[in-house]
Amino acid sequence: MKKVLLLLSTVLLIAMLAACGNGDSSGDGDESASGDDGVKTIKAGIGLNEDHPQYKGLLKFKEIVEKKTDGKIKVETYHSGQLGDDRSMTEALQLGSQEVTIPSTAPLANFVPDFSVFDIPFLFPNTEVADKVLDGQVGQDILKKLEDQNLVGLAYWENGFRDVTNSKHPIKTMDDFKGLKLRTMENDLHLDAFKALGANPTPMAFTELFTAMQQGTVDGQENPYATIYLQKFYEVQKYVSNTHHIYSPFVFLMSKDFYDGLSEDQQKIVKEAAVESGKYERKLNREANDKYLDKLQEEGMKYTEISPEAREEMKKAVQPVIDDYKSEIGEETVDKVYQAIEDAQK
Ligand code: TK8
Repeated sequence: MKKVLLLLSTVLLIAMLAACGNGDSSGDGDESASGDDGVKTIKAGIGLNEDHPQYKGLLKFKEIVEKKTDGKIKVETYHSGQLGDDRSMTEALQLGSQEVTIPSTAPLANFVPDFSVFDIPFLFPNTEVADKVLDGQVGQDILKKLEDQNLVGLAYWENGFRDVTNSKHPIKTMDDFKGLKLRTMENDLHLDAFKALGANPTPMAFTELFTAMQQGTVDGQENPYATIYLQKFYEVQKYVSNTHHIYSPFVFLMSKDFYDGLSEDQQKIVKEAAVESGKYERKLNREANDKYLDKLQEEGMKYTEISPEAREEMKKAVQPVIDDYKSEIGEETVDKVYQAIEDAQK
């Protein structure tokens, strides 16, 4: 009998030690969201790699939050899709297994359809207008809608103006899209817009994209120059054109359960840190995008300039798609965003 009790207590002790020691080596410490010492841990994951301004912005967020809370909130940072892709990490926030992620608005539209308004091709004329609309009432009102999905949108960051690359031929006019197997983000408006341009689009998570281009599953993709360069897409893509067809924001997302568990002071700190590090990230991203087109050509990519006439032809081709999606996105949201864009240019 004594032997059985000894065996049982040994097994129990081993199980308890295993549970305590189950930290993730890839992070910078304990994974528990709130340790016994009252320290709360934010597990923050993004899809882009450690060289991208998005990760530098996340490190800035970490620095501000850990300093302003005297270490009472720790931030663990993960890049390159270590924790998953935009959609799966957003779902992880809803389930409470992760606290922060910073997806593009396109996949976020699967959770709140209104975000698809930012995927309307050729919506924003420049970054100044984009900043005013996103940081203004209209953009903030759209963030509020995330709360029904157990998510809190703390700030808009910048992904940037998206440009098309491919491995087949230069893209100079709309005709050059014909039959091209293009990867799009997981967003129906993107898919239908590229179909209207004549392409053969495939929705795919960002984490699968490089391999898909390497294996020829897709011919091309579309992302800002900084992403194309820093993710080394030039190794598997030959042609780049300045289609500038969509300005893509990121949204700094936090799990609502985690946010609601913070003190008022801590909520103010994380909100202000997300906004401040977002402005820092936008600045880095703009500097990066300006210089990376040259570097893409230095790496051997062939650059093709899209003429104003060719861009106008593309705008005409996608207009019926925009009209079709207005009700799905929400007529009120679409009208308010267009009005805010007009007001921002007065
Ligand atoms: C990274 C993605 C990426 C986006 C895409 O997580 O999927 O092409 O532009 O930046 O959000």
